[in-house]
Amino acid sequence: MSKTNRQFVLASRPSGYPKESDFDLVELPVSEPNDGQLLVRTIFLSVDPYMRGRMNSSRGSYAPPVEDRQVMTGGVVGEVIKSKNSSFQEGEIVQGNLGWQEYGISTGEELVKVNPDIAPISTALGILGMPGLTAYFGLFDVCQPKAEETVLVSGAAGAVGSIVGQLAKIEGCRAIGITGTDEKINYLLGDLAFDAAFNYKKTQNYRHKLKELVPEGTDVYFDNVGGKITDAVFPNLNLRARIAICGQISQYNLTEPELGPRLFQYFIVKRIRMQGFLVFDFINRYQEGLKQMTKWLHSGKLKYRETIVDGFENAPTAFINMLKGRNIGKQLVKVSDL
Ligand code: NAP
Ligand code: FER
Repeated sequence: MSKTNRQFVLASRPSGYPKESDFDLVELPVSEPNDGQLLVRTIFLSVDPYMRGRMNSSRGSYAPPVEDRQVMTGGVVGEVIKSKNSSFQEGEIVQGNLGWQEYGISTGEELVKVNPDIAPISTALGILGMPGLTAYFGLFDVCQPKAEETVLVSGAAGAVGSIVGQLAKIEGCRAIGITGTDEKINYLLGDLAFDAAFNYKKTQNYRHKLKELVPEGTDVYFDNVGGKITDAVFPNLNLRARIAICGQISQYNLTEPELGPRLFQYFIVKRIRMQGFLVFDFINRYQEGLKQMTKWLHSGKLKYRETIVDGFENAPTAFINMLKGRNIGKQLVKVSDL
């Protein structure tokens, strides 16, 4: 009897926050790989903020939107269970964009082999994967921090933000975080040794709080969230400050674009530089980034946390929870056992 594959397809384009009913669970037989292809059994599925953008209709994105009834796009780590491609052996662990499904077919072209002896395989979707590389290149290349400088990061307890602060500490900088729960604040100040942090959901005036926690001013601002938090950072920036626009998650689930205070006057006298970037800009240097991050992970200089939801059927819940801030570190879905 043929095995069953479950997939989540896009059922409707959300208005505001996605709902469970925007995803449909469909069942179909597992496909057979053709010559040159391989079949992968999903072990972990990653749910990421960029997926919210892919649920919208086209808007000049770097990648096309997910079509109606198409499998949701997403990175997975899984095991090769059948191979008709001589470059891959059954039993090998791979990472790739195989979507929200229990079994995926691939030509192998965009798959990366994962060595389970280096670190737990889930890290290929987190600290040793796309989010870790985003932190690494976004901080070191886009922001160019120097020792003793102050690095401020928003979305500080998430997959990217929690790595940014630690990399800043490795560089000899002061690391300040902004995040949304007291548990996350304790994680940043305790486990990750951030120098200061505040809970924006319990803070009335972000600008005053920044003045209090960062009296020396901000040299580097790594922005994961945008909106009111970012508005409040501008007046705190130092001469020749650098800003990386990594993400703007506070805007992804709005039904109307938000207008903010117009504070770009701070950029003039302070000669501030702000740059947006995509991790894919650095694809030719991923090996360099991974090698360095692996070294720091093994030496204990970098730590990571994961929030894992069990069961493929819970992928939409995990995704929605992440958008609402219920995760600490990388949000994953555990689909099957190693
Ligand atoms: P994450 O931080 O692990 O998870 C998202 C977090 O965003 C939530 O936990 C929540 O934490 C916070 N958040 C949600 N709504 C918010 C709001 N209205 N205001 C402030 N914070 C809010 O996700 P991630 O994967 O590490 O991604 C972080 C950011 O980086 C996202 O903006 C993402 O789009 C961006 N990104 C960019 C690239 C790139 O190539 N440019 C690559 C990867 C990720 P709180 O409890 O703190 O609210
Ligand atoms: C992300 C947010 C936005 C991301 C990519 C984008 C890879 C790109 C959006 C676009 O092309 O419109 O977290 O991660």
